Amino acid sequence: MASSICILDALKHFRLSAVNEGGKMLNSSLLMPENTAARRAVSLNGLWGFRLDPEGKGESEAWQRKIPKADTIPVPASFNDFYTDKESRDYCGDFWYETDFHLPREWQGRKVTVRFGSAGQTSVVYLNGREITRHEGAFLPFEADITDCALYGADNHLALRLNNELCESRMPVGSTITLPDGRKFAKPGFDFFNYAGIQRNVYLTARPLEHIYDYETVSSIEGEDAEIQYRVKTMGDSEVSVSLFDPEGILVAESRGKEGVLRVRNARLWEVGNAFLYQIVIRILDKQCQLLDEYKDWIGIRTIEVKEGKILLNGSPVYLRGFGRHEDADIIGRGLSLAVQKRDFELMKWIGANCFRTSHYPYAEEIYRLADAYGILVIDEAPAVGCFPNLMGTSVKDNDETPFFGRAAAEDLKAHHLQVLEEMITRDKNHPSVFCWSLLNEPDSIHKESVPYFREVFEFARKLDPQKRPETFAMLANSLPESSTCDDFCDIICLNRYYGWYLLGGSEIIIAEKMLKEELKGWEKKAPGKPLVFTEYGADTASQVDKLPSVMWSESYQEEFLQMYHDAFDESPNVVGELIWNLCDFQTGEGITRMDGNKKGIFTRQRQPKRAAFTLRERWKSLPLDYKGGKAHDAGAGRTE
Ligand code: EVA
Repeated sequence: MASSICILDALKHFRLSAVNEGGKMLNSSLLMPENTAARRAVSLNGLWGFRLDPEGKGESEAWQRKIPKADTIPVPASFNDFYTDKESRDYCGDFWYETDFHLPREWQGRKVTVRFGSAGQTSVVYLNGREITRHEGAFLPFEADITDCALYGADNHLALRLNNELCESRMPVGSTITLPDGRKFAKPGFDFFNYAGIQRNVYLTARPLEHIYDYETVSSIEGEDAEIQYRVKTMGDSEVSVSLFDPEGILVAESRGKEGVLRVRNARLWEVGNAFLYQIVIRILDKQCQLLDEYKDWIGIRTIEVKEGKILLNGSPVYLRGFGRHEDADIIGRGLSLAVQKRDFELMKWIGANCFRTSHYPYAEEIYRLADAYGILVIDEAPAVGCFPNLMGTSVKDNDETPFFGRAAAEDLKAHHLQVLEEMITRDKNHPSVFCWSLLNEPDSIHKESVPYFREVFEFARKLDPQKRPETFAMLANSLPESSTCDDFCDIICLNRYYGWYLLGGSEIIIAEKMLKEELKGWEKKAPGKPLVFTEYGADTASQVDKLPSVMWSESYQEEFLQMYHDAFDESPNVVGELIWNLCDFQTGEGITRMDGNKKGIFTRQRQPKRAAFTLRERWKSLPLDYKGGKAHDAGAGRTE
């Protein structure tokens, strides 16, 4: 595995990219629904019918036609936190949603779909009582193509049978047990609540039969100018035109053909905290130059490289500061709330963050649009979490000594992993904010059985990404320089570390500090040319609990803990990123290490600051953007955000 990847490699591999080769496992276009001159996207969000189906009898009793005694529930949202009884909150098994919509007669002859931002864990979609499509995975979009079975100029009934059970061969990984009273109960192999429901936007969409299916871009910078190589996939052979507009709507470049180059004079680059976006307009034209289809999106011109231990954005080093996050809030659970998201981005801006990781699953696509607009870098993470037995802080405990990726379920898991990677990279590849793929969180990466699994997954992802972004995974505490078998696959070494919390907390933190510094020296020796980024470090902290002198869980201890890490980072030339766990407190399952959830937030779940937020803000605002930039590129020296 090369330790340095660059834009030249990206251009060289351009022909092997997603649009050209991928799509094998995709049953539909993953472009975000848009209203344009040739397309319609009508929101189906609102109040839907809902019912739990613990006996799994819905299908045999024809709930797909009409759910009897349906409750009324909002979409999008998780269902769990609406109810006042534990059985509903912790429900595991089948559950149903339904709604009705009218389809205009004029839509006949077009491709018509119902498009879910996500639903799951498994979804079966029915239209007018008939099964239309199935999808696996709860964090990526899919479409139900209803072109041929919908009633035009009439009302249609849409139903979904979802299931939120967890197992070892699907992601996120967990297990499902049956309680003595016969109820199923999910045991996540991960530390976040297993929220479920229709948690993202639902659209009814119409587009021409000959439509734009996907597109991709790769930019390169030549002095003041830039070139954007593009490729468009359409369902037909008609002429394609591509235009690029600046935010004032002035045309800055155009080209014809399904492949081509947009040449931009005096290009404005997408920079951290200074996000300049261009609008790309893709059209299909018939022989008379009449418009057949049109798709619009916002893209940025930027390059990403990892070179000599630095992360280079547009050729200049960037020191990452920010958070691991969750899609999580009071009442709505994992449901998309643009209002909560807006607040989170304002918090990140206020505190001086420039990066977050979509721990531990791909987020709603609207969130990447916000990151593009705020100029915040994103490490986009697959839902590959729980790939390790006996995890501390979670409920999975098994006695199987077999290395995780040597188990019988690993082959099935891998097939699912490749599917979600294809969906994630296809969906997110055009976002300028996305600069790195995290292919797993805290997997078993200390056994030889992990190596072939990792090799396949990393190679697969690299082939799919036209921009050849850096790849990584977030390493569990036991993956040390001397024990890790898989760090070679990473372009950036990402560490999740809890010295001073799970290990040697309180007064013993001085021993923890020594261990942390020793580990850093170990990585500097083992992988001298690779950037080190801390993707997690944090201490549970009860807001407004304090003590002099500090104790674990107090606000002072959180500050001391962070200070200890920051001192170590400042001493290590190879550490080029600090992403704290977590932006906000978040909900988890119940357990003796969790007091109504995980409290490692720098902000509370209600998005208000703990004391550490203010000290962190001072640090992050004072660090130059190219902190530790060294000699990788002189142009960036001294820049601040
Ligand atoms: C924690 N530690 O214990 C976190 C988890 C996170 O929430 C981890 O990656 O190692 C996990 O999901 O607070």
